[in-house]
Amino acid sequence: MMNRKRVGALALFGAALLLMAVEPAAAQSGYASTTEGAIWGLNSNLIYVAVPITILVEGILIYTVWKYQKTDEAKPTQENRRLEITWTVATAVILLFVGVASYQVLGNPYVAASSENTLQGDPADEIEVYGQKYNWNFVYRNVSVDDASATGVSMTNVSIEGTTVENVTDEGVVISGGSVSSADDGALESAALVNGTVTAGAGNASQYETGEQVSVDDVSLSGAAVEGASISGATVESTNTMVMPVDRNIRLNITANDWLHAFHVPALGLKQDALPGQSNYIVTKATQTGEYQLYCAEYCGVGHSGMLGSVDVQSQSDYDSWLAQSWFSAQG
Ligand SMILES: [Cu+2]
Repeated sequence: MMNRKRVGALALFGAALLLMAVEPAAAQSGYASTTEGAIWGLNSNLIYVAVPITILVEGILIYTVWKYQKTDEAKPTQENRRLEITWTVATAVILLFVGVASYQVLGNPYVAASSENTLQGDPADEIEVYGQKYNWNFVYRNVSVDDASATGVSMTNVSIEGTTVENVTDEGVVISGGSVSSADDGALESAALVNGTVTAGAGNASQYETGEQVSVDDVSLSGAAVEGASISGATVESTNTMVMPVDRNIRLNITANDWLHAFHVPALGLKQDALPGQSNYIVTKATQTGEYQLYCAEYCGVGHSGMLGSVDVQSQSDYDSWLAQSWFSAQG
């Protein structure tokens, strides 16, 4: 009877462990990214198991030392097959738990990203990450933003089609409607320009009259505010601050321009080598907006300790606004 009870207890213990091992996602809430959640979920599961075992083993050790401290002569141990089988099976169950739990996390696409997109039905936006002495550069390709606005816009080689001049002021021309298109990377359409200075060819703002229909090529804008623009196929770049949207799968394509660096954002659970001529990947989904410290985690020279940056997780609308403002700011 004793034996059956013991086997039952062991089976229950084993089943509970395996249940924890195959359900690491349960411990994911409260972490800043899916990656961080998976890693710390595993850590917590292992701690839940390791702490009771540590207390049990240390307890037996201390009890034994205390109980037999005054024994003069050591007695030989006797064979106890049931005890030996119990600790062998218990150890096997624990190792199985560690193995299954670890494999779940190691096989998680948010922890071990490959060049293939393994996230079904939820494709990731890609951001290219370039490490170089002693900065981080980020490239966001194929950016599309609807209803974009930006201020302080300067652009050259712009075409304006069928646009109505709303007003002419000391500060410039207010025009709206029609479409404005850029010859640069990324197309700009259906923009309303407010309070900008529009210069067509050798002329200037004063050549326009209110109500006039404007269709001109080779226009320059400076200091313009833009509203309701559509940007498509644009490329945006940033240095040392990587901006990403919250609650979206993001794939980081990480490489280096000169030699070894490593991309490391501890608070988001992200770490990956940056090697010249090779792409290493991270796939993650940030779950909380905020600013997170970025480090270079591979000694790369005298400026290594200053090779810092940040990851700025923003709402989708803030991210779109940032992309639009960044793209417009880089023109002209
Ligand atoms: Cu570095």
